Amino acid sequence: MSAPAVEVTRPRVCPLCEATCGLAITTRGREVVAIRGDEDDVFSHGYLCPKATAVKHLDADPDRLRRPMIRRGSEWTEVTWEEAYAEVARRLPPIAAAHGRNAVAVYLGNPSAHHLTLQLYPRVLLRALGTPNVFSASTVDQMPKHVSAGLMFGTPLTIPVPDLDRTDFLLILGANPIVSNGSLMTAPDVRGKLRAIRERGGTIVVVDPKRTETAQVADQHIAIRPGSDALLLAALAHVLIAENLVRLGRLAEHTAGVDAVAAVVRDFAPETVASACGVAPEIIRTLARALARAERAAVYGRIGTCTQEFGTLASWLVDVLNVLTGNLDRAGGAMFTKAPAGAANTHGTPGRGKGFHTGRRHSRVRQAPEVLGEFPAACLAEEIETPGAGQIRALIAIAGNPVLSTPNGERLSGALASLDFMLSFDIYLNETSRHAHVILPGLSPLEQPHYDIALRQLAVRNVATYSPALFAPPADQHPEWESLLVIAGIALGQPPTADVAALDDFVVRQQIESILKTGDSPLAGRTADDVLAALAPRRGPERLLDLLLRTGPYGDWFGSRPGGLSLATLEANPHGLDLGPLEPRIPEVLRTPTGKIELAPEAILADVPRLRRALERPRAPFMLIGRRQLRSNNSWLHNVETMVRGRERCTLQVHPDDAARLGLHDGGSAEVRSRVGALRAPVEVTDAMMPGVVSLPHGWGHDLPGVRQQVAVRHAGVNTNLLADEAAIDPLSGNAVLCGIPVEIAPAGA
Ligand SMILES: Nc1nc2c(c(=O)[nH]1)N[C@H]1C(S)=C(S)[C@@H](COP(=O)(O)OP(=O)(O)OC[C@H]3O[C@@H](n4cnc5c(=O)[nH]c(N)nc54)[C@H](O)[C@@H]3O)O[C@H]1N2
Ligand SMILES: Nc1nc2c(c(=O)[nH]1)N[C@H]1C(S)=C(S)[C@@H](COP(=O)(O)OP(=O)(O)OC[C@H]3O[C@@H](n4cnc5c(=O)[nH]c(N)nc54)[C@H](O)[C@@H]3O)O[C@H]1N2
Ligand code: SF4
Ligand SMILES: [Mo]
Repeated sequence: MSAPAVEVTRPRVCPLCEATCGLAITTRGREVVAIRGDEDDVFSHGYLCPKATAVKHLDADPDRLRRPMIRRGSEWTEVTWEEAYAEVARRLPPIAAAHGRNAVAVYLGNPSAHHLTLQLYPRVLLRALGTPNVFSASTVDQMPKHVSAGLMFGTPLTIPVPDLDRTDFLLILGANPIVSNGSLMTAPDVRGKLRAIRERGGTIVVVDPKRTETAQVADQHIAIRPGSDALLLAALAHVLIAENLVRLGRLAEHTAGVDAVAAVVRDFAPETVASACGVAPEIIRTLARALARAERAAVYGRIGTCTQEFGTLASWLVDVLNVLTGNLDRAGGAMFTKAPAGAANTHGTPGRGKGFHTGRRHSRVRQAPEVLGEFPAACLAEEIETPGAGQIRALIAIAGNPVLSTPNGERLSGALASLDFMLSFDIYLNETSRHAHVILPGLSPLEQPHYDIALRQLAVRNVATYSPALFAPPADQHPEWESLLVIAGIALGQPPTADVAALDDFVVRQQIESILKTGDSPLAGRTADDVLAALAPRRGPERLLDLLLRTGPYGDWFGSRPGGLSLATLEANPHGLDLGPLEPRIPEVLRTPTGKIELAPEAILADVPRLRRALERPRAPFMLIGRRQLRSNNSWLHNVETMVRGRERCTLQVHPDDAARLGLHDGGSAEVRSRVGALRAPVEVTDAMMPGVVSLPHGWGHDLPGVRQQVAVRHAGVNTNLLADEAAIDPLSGNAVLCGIPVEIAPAGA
């Protein structure tokens, strides 16, 4: 008889959102007993949100897939890994052989931003496939910010983050961090940080069509018509210039294009934009003056400013304001993180680079320009449906649920059903993966190592935290890096039984060689063999992470910087390593060809006439926006009972005046129609909404045939993306318009 397992508590970073809180997880044997906030975490100091406990249920969820599955018709069979790989090898290569590389597409979902393996290995598969048909959740999310930041600062992840701990004035547009816990702004306990701003005498202003939870803790809420942020921001810049409030400070010598910006915003006086924005001119002028007067201010925009018609213009203007007020790159303003691993703005020649380019290719059907090597997710269905050379016939979906998360989910669902072959890397049989022929499941989040390569590049402090796997994966399950390598091997013509270790050695060697080639290489004077030997015996994602840490800005550079960082250092500091507050980084952080901040990128200026035309457009009677919910995570936490119980949450929020006018009542049902679809949703009447604007959360709609999520299907809700129009995208970034969808509303059954 074995002794009863003892309880142990270990720290681990929460993988569920961008806040990266440290959890203290108590386990007994293979069971999670409790999850609390880790008081010793150097970044989150014990904070956690109600979502954290979902990790325990996710780990234990009987619906979570643990074995590969093959579908024949509507029958799913659990198979061995070898059988699943053989099935892929049988079905995938012939498609590329017969129809070319373009016939195989990839869709990458959001969890890949929170996942060490999925940060490092999908790109190996992409290279092996060589397909231009790459899509991701980025084009239903933050792509506009990548474009504006790339053009202004030189690399797409050089995104300024508000220095929450030191700012005195925070202007938030289109974000609700009290609920979302922050995005493109890695910051545990946003509520506490916002409270601290006000406690030290600072001011918070929230611009949002809804009086959100964040607006409720702010000094001022400005209700704005959906999609009009670029107009408001241009008017703010207009006032700064007209009233001689521009103070570039030390940025002056590093900034190009100030005059061009001044010329462009001249047309957008507060009086000109007021009616389109639904914001009085005096409010705009007062806000501009307060922003200019504040000692240390930051302007921050998120989902509401990105997933809209003028996403790139709005994202750009946010940072134009940060520059014009001299707040970019100074303490308490909007600053650049110096991340420990994988940041493009810490590699190569400091202060200068190749810059950022889009449109190297165009999508076949709509001619949408490539951005960051991707086409818009809103183009995926048409690329599958439209016959001709280059038509997509096979899809590999990696940690994504585009049927619920991208525009016109119904059309996409039909398109996926028509594919010759679909492979899903997923942990559930859900609305998207039900269309797959093969599903390769990932591990429990607790069975794999964790380090946030991307999110640490957007953190409000320089921090590094590594969490080793809490549990060993089941002996018969393959970690995702191995299955991704096997599929990459298959795409390269290797048998499904190829040697994973050899493939992985090849991947790390390529990475070493690319670092060897960079200017000012941290590996200068070494050979790839030396470096490989120094990384032994690590393998897989840990080995790549060690390489990135050691060649990063704090790294030990394999001995030439004694005392520098390596994975071993992080292993010795399981509650994280605090590398200090954000520090000014201009000009070193820049990678533009001119070595300057490009305040007026040509491509962006060329889009301004479209904004001007929006001033004259008739307005839709109702506009649909979205919202996030504390106990939710896009589409995939609804199978956790504790996250869905209680009152119905997938409701259409409507202002009382609109409800009265439309004949809707709280608890009743409404029929909502857009150009592309219709749905019925329960009505929630609330004066938090701006009149003329209604809100539905995304990620719901689980009652589709074939979904195997027992809890989620009982709390199905409706898929708001049945209403989102796949034709509506921000032209510069390809990002879908998910905020400000024109809709008609009527009582259901009327
Ligand atoms: N209308 C509207 N639509 C929106 C938004 C909105 O605000 N309004 N927001 C958009 C945003 S910001 C985002 S990020 C997208 C998200 O879009 P997606 O990334 O397409 O969707 P998710 O719901 O995040 O689905 C994640 C999938 O990954 C799976 N998964 C979870 N963990 C793992 C893992 O470890 N390995 C693997 N292989 N799979 C895993 C889940 O089961 C799920 O199927 O939705 C977007 N859609
Ligand atoms: N609990 C929870 N946390 C999450 C997620 C989740 O699903 N649940 N998802 C995660 C993901 S993937 C992301 S990307 C982040 C997003 O994080 P946030 O950007 O903070 O997302 P939201 O909470 O949706 O806030 C967007 C706000 O924009 C407003 N809005 C809509 N249209 C407009 C507009 O035209 N102009 C302006 N100014 N505002 C507008 C909406 O009313 C809403 O309050 O959250 C992450 N965190
Ligand atoms: S805020 Fe985000 S990272 Fe922190 S506990 Fe909640 S879900 Fe996890
Ligand atoms: Mo997102």
